[in-house]
Amino acid sequence: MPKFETQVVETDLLILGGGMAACGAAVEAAYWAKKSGLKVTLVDKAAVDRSGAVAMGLSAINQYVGLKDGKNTVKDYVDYVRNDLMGVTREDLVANIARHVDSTVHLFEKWGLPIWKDEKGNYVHEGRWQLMINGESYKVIVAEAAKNALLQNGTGQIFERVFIVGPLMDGDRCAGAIGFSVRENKIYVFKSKATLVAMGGAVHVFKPRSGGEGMGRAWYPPWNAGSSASFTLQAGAEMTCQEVRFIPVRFKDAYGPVGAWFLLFKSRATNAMGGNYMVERKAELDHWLPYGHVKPVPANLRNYLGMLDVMEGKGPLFMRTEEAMQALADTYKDDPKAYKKKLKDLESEAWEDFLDMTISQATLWASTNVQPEQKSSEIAAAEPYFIGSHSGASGAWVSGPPDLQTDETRGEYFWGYTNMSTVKGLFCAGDASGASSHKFSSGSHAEGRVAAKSAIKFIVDNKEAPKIDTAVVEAKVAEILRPLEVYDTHKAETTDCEVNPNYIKPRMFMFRLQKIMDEYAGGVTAQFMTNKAQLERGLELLAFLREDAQKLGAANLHELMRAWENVHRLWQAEAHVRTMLFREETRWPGYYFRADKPQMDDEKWHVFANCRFDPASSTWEMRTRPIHHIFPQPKEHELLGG
Ligand code: SFD
Ligand code: AMP
Repeated sequence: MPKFETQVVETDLLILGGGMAACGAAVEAAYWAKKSGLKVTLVDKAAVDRSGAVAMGLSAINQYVGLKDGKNTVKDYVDYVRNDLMGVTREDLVANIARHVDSTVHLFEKWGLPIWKDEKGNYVHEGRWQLMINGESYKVIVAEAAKNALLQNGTGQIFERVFIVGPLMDGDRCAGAIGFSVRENKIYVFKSKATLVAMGGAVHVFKPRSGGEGMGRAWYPPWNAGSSASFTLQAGAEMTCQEVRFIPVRFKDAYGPVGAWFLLFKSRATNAMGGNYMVERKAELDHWLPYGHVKPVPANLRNYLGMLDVMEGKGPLFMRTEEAMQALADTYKDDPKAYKKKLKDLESEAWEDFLDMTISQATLWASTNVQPEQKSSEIAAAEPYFIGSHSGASGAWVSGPPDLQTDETRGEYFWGYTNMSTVKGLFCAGDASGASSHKFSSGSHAEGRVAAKSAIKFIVDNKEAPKIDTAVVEAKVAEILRPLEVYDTHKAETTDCEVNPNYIKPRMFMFRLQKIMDEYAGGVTAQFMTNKAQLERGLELLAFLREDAQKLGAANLHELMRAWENVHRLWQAEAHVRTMLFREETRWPGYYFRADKPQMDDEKWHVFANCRFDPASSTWEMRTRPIHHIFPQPKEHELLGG
């Protein structure tokens, strides 16, 4: 076993992660920290320039409210999000992001992000809330601003390629984090007065559709491995919406997003017989009222209508790219030159959409001779992901902004510092905070800014540094390095280092987790269906897996990271299964279906399902929290209004 050095870093604000929320946090924290003479430290497991979900770039900014133009209001956005989540959302959190997101988008543009403009100089919208961008370098631009903010005003430091394993506590207050370098034999102990978790969501908890031939390929980034959820759970924070996974419909096998096709190109999706499930299965929406009748139809219900076709043997489903491109070009039919140019432009836009965001989809098109103007492409529901920033909702239960509370919400949604979890000094943003869906890249950045400002205020109000027990740190160091030791002790006892009765490699551990989740918790193989008995059996098997986590073996630093990533995934998996078990209804068909409780039960379950792991007793607590509105509710005719 090699020797590991331990480096202790003392800071005021600790930002964990280097993605969209963390970069927003860095920019804002640097500003407020300088005023108060505080230090800010950002830690990312990768290199901030290309880390997180936006690593490859994006082709749209999915949240822009456009308040200045007066077309939309904050309430409009809240209505949209609540409807899309079948009534389950924290209106105070969504409204807080919605009222700040435009300023974040204007910063992106100022920093150099090309946003499409029309001939009048207005932003080109993909849909009502989405803006088209030339986004290949989106993350590099956002990262540069974060780095400049932290490094040039003397408040900050950045650690890259340091993997955070878990929290350090001082009683009920978060006192920092512990992790290790994935490049050198070094443990890092970060001591902080406030900690902001922004380590993204969780991918590869469920078996992906891609098998050995394309292993690792997923829609969301495989390197977001549940570190946010495991961190907040281990710190004892209350979590919310852990049952609300996201299943996106994607171009099959390379997971190219569909938003631009449905919204910008106005494409249809049809089944193998040419039928449009959104039209043919419209009557099914009557079973999920009032949400079945809102516009746009909620994402899970759109999924569900397509899934019903597939389950009836009417697959594959196709995105009718050729038809959509032709229809758009046809509007120029009377002018042959303009028509030709439009076709060419549409062709470049189609390819750029993927080259900016999901390069593998463009590669798959090229390698299978697909010309989207000539041929439809197959689409399919992907495996489940945990991403509170998109159309999922899982994350920590955080305090809302003081000025958006009502008499009803104040006791329930507010406890002092905006975006602080139920653990003192522990803040969350982006995928890490729950019940505030549809923030996407821009809203996550805005929420990071909000959370960082609030965390700095917490530090100013709580100046004394928390204490960390050195014995606890020593025990944690031994625990973190155990997979290296287990492997080192037993590596000679086999002819194939992948197979050994004394240890389990991270890859095999992940396969086992994915198989359990796939079969028992409603993955692709189970057609997203589960029930009480399946979930209980799944929990039994997860408990055995947790026992075997003690036997994880890692041959090097890279595998050590893989080992801990999979332990983090296991935390996310357990929170998910427990909460699906707790919520005795089916609220999001198309995300999952509880076959034994096949209907929505608004009377009993129009509530948040929250859970908490108690670190002192190692037990889980489940509870509901009420859903309150901060805006007047739309009347029925408004729900139908589109
Ligand atoms: O069309 C540790 N997203 C889209 N958002 C948009 O606005 N427009 C789009 O076009 C979008 N589309 C899209 C999107 C994502 C992906 C992958 C594709 C397409 C292919 C969603 C956004 O990207 C997403 O909402 C935000 O990025 C979420 O922000 P945040 O900050 O919550 O997560 P992150 O950016 O992934 O960053 C996570 C960071 O944590 C680090 N990290 N660091 C230390 N220790 C550990 N243990 C860590 N674990 C993780 C990561 O390295 C990273 O820095 S479309 O399909 O919808
Ligand atoms: P996606 O590419 O599926 O992640 O979608 C990008 C954005 O477009 C998100 O805001 C989605 O909610 C929205 N979107 C995608 N498809 C549709 C659709 N058919 N109707 C309405 N909104 C959609």
